[in-house]
Amino acid sequence: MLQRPLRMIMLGAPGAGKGTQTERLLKKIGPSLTAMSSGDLLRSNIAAKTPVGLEAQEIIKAGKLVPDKTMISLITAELEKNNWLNSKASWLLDGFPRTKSQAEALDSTLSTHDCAVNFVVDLVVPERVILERIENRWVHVPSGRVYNLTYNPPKVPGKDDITGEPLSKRADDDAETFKKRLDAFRETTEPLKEYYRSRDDVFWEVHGETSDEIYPQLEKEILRRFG
Ligand code: G5P
Ligand code: MG
Repeated sequence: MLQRPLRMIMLGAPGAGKGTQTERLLKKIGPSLTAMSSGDLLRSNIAAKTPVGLEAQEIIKAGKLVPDKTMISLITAELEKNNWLNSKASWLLDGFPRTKSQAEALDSTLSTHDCAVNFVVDLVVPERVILERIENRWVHVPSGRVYNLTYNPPKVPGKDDITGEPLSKRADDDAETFKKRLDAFRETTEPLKEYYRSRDDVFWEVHGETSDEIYPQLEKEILRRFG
């Protein structure tokens, strides 16, 4: 349903609703768009006890960032594996890049394949709103689907709507770790935003207190640019 390929990056604080917006866009746009969340990918690696998972487990639990080198090689391998490095593919990256050096590495990979990032969305949600959400979050690890006990509860308590499999809490969703994640975000976000903000034609910021308020604006902007 898009007229030209969308190669999109979703920026935003922990809990800002990156995963929530991604799910809605995938439903709207359909199978021509694929998405990857760096956090989901890391959690799958942790569950499978891969070398990356073993390296990342304690770092994530502590609310810190996984080293750039590890993230860049993990994501580059996924881009290749998922056939995203062709100029016809439409894709969305949630949670990567998270630092300026990750953004530079991504650009350098994409530029050799003629498929530069063409839309960067910054979801801006006030911190006081975000803090309220996190303790109520439950996730389905294999798919990355997220629930909130008040905002979008699962149809059957404790079970994923699609597969019926059990939901779990994220190891980094307690209040103390969450504050550390926000600190890491604050430290890295400005240089990253500056990096993209200089490209007027791709950077777009949206503000809101709820995902219901933000989603229609996001959908409209994507259809305006790519539909
Ligand atoms: P992640 O997994 O990328 P974060 O911290 O960036 O984690 P997170 O927590 O996944 O981001 P989100 O995706 O922005 O947040 O938000 P979400 O899950 O959609 O929504 C949060 C909750 O609010 C959900 O329960 C949802 O249902 C609810 N909700 C949504 N909208 C509303 C609303 O309008 N109202 C209400 N009431 N509720 C709502 O990264 C995790 C860790 O992995 C490592 C880091 O250690 C990171 O901390 N990592 C990386 N490290 C280095 N480099 C990278 N590139 C890395 N990527 C991941
Ligand atoms: Mg997420």
